[in-house]
Amino acid sequence: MLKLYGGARSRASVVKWYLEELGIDYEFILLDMQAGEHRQAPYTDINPIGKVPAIVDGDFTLWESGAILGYLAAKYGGVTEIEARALIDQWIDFANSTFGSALAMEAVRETAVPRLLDSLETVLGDREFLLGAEFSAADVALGAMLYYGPLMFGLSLEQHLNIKRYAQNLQARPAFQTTFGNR
Ligand SMILES: N[C@@H](CCC(=O)N[C@@H](CS)C(=O)NCC(=O)O)C(=O)O
Repeated sequence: MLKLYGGARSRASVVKWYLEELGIDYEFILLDMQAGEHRQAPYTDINPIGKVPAIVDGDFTLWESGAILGYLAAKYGGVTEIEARALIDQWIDFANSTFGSALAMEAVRETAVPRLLDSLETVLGDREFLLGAEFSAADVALGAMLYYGPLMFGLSLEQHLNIKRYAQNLQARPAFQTTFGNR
């Protein structure tokens, strides 16, 4: 069975959400991050960088939540075309790197985040999901950031109603509720 390693309130929830969406059986291995289990063997044999989440799927090991989402989409989510996979990766990178860094870096947050939100608002329009009518791993990556943003960085979506609606719809999904909702 696929193993997911994470802490109690960690980015492992992002991967959990997608595993639940895909209906994959998995075992969650809770590390005691307060005690530093993520920075010690045996976990560092899985992720030598000492961060969570990581997965072990058979004899394959992978870490970085974005890479894990892309892998799960290709292996279990029916995403077979290179172009389709690339578009998902593009939005995962946008969420985790471009948007995530803008949110986290106080020095640029006030200028960078509104610009990104303005662009995203236009891209989304009245689309249900990032890639159109179908939910994908890209929505998990961005949906997670749109959840963390208000919670951790005081992000407001009141000026961006397409994004607000999109985020609310994602957060109403049963798989989101059983993962992020139970943190
Ligand atoms: N870009 C990474 C971030 C991983 C990350 O920073 N995880 C945090 C928990 S949410 C962590 O392991 N922190 C422990 C530490 O830095 O010691 C991902 O998305 O997987």
